[in-house]
Amino acid sequence: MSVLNKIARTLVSNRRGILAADESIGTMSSRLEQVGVEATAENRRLYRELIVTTPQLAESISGIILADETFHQSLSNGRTFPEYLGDIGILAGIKVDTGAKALAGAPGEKVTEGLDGLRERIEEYVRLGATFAKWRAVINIGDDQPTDRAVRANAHGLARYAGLCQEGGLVPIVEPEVLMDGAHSLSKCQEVTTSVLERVFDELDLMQVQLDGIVLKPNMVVAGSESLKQPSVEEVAKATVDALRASVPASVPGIAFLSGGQRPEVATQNLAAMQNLDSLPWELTYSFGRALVGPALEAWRGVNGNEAAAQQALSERAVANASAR
Ligand code: 5MM
Repeated sequence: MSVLNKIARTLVSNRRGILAADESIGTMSSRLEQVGVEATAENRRLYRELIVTTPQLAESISGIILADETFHQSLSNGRTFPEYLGDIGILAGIKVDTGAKALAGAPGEKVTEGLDGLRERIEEYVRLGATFAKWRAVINIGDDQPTDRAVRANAHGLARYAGLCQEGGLVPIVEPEVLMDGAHSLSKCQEVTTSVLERVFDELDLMQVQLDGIVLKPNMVVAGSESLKQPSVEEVAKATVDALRASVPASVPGIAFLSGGQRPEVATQNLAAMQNLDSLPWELTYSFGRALVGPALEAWRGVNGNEAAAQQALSERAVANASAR
């Protein structure tokens, strides 16, 4: 077993999953402001300290994805975030993309950037304790979207990133997210998700990425959030697994879903329903952001004394997702 395969397997097995705490400074700041907390570097650090020090977190969380700012910050005990995660048996991951930017020639569509200098940044993150990385591409469903241009540009970026990660010793989490925004049907999401994943695996193959040393982080197949016809949990589970079977090679060790704006309980129910389908070649787990930490942030609101309630809220979601597996 290669080192990359071992890390990938650690991330997705033993009923554990990944916590995405890698909100960029802009996203994290607006989430703090929404709950009445001033958006300072110290408050972002305090909030992340609360998250990672949740008791027994390592029983249900295998890895935590951090943003660059957090990766260089320390807890109150003086340990850096990656050092502390290592101390408690959680792998430290790093978001290395620099965000989704407008794609030339494709109005309303985006391409994720961050390849410039990535080889050198990876070396630095490995030195600081990272074992895996993440890059997120976003795909819209809309009138005449996604275009082939947007899908190909994003798949190319994901594959170039994944190749650089593996060369530098990091397991790449490959995250092509088909957004929930819109009024599209479940079947439209299934069709787009399948074709995006097919394109991503074509590009990974072209770049000679070792598939047993990656984790795929896709969206679940759902209807658009504005669709009047919302599918059942069983329909979401089946459509998602059908899309994956059609596009994801069996050599990929694990698939860790993003939550994408689903209510936390719904994301957990969908994950549980997928485990009941016929035997699958990959582990199916979670790499949720909002569906894990949303209730904790609401419970905390930056108020002294709310820390235990916030950690309890995170713990409940983490245990529920581990149980769903
Ligand atoms: C936690 O949010 C991640 C980073 O967001 P920005 O760079 O846009 O600030 C995001 O990539 C996240 O890892 C995934 O979207 C999964 O999070 P959700 O909330 O969809 O489960």
